[in-house]
Amino acid sequence: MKKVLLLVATAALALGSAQLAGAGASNSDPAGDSGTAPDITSVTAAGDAAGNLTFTVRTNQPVLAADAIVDLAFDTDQNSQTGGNGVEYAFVIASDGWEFLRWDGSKFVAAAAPSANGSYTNGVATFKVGKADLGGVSKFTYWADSVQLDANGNVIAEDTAPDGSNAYEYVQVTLRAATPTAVPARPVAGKAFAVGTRVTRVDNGAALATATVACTVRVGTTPLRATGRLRNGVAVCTMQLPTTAKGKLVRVSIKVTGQGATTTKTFSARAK
Ligand SMILES: [Ca+2]
Ligand SMILES: [Ca+2]
Repeated sequence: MKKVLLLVATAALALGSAQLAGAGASNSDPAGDSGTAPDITSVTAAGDAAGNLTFTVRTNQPVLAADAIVDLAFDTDQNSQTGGNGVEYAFVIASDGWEFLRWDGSKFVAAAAPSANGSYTNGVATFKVGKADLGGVSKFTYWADSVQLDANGNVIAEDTAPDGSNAYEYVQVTLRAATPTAVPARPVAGKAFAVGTRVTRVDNGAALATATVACTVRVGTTPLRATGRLRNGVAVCTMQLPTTAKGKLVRVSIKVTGQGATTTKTFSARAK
């Protein structure tokens, strides 16, 4: 792995303009552009609300060749003037193992990162790391690189994704649910009832295009079946209230899950 340290410290990890790619994003890279290095064909990023991140880089090499590496470079402050060529953390997988590195101000050193784990199986490099071990940021820039070295550690072939000096941007999404609206405004026993909440991303205010909507409803202490769906950015729970609901408290919990984030909103009112 000494070769890798040297490589990461000296390789051209220069950063150009960032290409937006959020959580759960999958990006393809052209085939046939790697020479003898592993040919990267896709890079995906996924994360959950707890900040557990998983990146996968797919290549054409079922088994990573000797002296070949696949790595990810992270610009966690999105500043190309800080870190090693802009890079604060680098995650490297080689045929003999993996290493998670951080820039210590003058060079890359092994990072103490309990959450980090790398693997390479059937052409897929998987990099796992928790937010806390990646600078604690919710937004960062990253890119993938594959390299074939010769016996002396010189780079003889390379593939980067995205191509050129571009990069992907990862944003850990947080959701906000607005105050729920009910139709009708007060539940009526024996009638249909719906409660909706508009869900948006905190970082950019955008509505969700897709999400899972789970509804938990109780009339008094009795659970009531309800249907959840997202329509035009509004998570809605619809139900048919029983005639026995009159005078009872109707409690609706709307749980929305999308883009690796979850938010829950509750509504309650006494039925007429
Ligand atoms: Ca490629
Ligand atoms: Ca930086």
